[in-house]
Amino acid sequence: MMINPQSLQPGESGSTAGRDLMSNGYTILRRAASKDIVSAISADLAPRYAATPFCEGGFYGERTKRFGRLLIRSRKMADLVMNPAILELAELALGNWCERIQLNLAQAIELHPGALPQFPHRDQDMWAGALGEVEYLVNVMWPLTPFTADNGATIIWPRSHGVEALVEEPKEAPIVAEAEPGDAIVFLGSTLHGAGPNRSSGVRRGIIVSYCLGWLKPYENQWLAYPPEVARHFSPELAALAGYAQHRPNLGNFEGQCPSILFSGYPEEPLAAVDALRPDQQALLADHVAAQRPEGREVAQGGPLAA
Ligand SMILES: O=C(O)CCC(=O)C(=O)O
Ligand SMILES: [Fe+2]
Repeated sequence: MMINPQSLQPGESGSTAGRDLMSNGYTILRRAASKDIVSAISADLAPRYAATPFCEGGFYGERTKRFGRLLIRSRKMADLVMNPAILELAELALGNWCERIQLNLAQAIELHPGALPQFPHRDQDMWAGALGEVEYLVNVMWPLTPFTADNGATIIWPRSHGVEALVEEPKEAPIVAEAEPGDAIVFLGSTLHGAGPNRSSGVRRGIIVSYCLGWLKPYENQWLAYPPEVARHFSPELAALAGYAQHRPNLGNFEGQCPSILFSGYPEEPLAAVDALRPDQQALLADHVAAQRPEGREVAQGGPLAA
């Protein structure tokens, strides 16, 4: 999945959803996935929800359960992670800053009755990069139960993204992202948000899938969540998203090669390290290497090979 470095500028984005995301910091894609897919995932995750203990700590929330590694817990999860409309939005928001995006996390979350409103935050604050210039992450919340104001639907501060991340107090009142299973609540890593309070008598279940710049350390350690013997069964595109591709130049290699070589087992013999460079770097390097070679030096010195 290569990204066009000339990714669209905010405001020039093709789709309405793209324009919404870049100008408001969030968008809600109604019926982005079929109810069948979402209910199959919900059924696959039910035993894990039941078995998972409550989180500890004020950020995760003590009336909240979370667990990750969703691609091993339901076959249908790949459909949500690879949803084309979502990938288009992620590439739109992040494509200016990396040559490929990666999966940041795939996490199930369950708010129980009595869950407090979550601390309003920006997910990008995981990383200590420059603020206000770069978008690091696109977050997608997929409700598994209806999300209502009563049961803790995600609260989002519109237009609190981008340079507004440098401003202490949000300028506008928040919205409650009420949504149904099949809808996708999409927001940027720079957008202020948090889970709402669950004042109802039922649980609020959802799945968070987020994508980040391909050169960042992801929240969920993808190589441990999906080791080679697991990821070898993914489609090549999904495997690349989960870290089995190099971010050129050479980032995330295994013994100087693409980590997907491990899909056929750990190599017994030493491997050659192979350059994985961007075309612009490849071109610069070609000149440098040519000038170092004896025949290249002759060219440079006006020797016999000179025209
Ligand atoms: O559960 C939610 O609605 C939001 C959760 C969230 O923002 C987070 O855990 O980072
Ligand atoms: Fe968050």
